[in-house]
Amino acid sequence: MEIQLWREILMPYDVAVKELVHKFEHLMHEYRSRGMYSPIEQVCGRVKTISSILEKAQKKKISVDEIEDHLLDIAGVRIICQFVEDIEKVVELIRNRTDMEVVSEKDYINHMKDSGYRSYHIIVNYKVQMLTGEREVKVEIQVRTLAMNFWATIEHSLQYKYKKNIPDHIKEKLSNAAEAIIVLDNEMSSVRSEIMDAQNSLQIQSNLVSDILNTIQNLYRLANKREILKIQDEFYRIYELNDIEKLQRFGRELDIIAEGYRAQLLDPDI
Ligand code: 0O2
Repeated sequence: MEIQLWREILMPYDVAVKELVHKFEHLMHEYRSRGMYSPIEQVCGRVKTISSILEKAQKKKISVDEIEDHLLDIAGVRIICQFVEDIEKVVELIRNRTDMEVVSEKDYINHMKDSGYRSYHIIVNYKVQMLTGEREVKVEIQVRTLAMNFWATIEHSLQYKYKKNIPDHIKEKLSNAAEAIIVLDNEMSSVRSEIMDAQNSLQIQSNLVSDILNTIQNLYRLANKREILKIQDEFYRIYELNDIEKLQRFGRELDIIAEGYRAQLLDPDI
């Protein structure tokens, strides 16, 4: 097949990856901006290279014409979670979406591969709008923890280095490492609620500070400079106390002050 034709074939897959990465990242930001814990920690995606597509097709004895129907991971999106428990949440999130349709699922979390690989795979049908009209493509979504991703990344590089014939002594080390990853993920799960609490308060504080700074910035258009400097000094004083409740109270009072200025602007007789 001509290279130019490949480019055309892969274009909708590229659009699908870009859109899905953006959508999942948006979900992550939405959780955080609402001061909630996000089960999604990182998102990335890629379209398989032509050489990798051809290599896989050859290995699976798929003819070039059948590639799009039988190679399900031409478009791949990877969602990384902090904890094993988050994986199920993300899978549920995907199952409930109306902009993609789940075609199949593979649970390598509870059914680890012989290599030691663990991850949850979902194949979805996803529609993209191209110049030529609507196209539906298959996308493989891999969901795994940070620790599982660490293992898979290292093992993938070794597979590449040894051309998929990893020597036995290295395989054994990888297998031991895979067991250690299970222990690590379980240990992390046992302190999950503490870690989530800590991260939530950090997020709440960060959202609060950002709201307060926005309000102070908007006040520059409404209040006189001396008044704003007083408010700013008070903000720094409270911020240094490291007391979230005091900061919340300050934020509420500031909102009332800002509201007063806005009302005055609308009705100068007040
Ligand atoms: P790359 O370079 O990551 O794209 P099948 O369902 O058996 O017909 P397939 O597609 O091999 O065929 O399914 P599977 O097992 O779900 O694997 C798809 C992808 O999962 C792989 O794509 C890898 O990304 C990842 N994967 C599966 N097994 C392993 C493993 O043992 N180690 C690592 N590191 N990753 C794995 P590719 O095309 O093999 O590779």
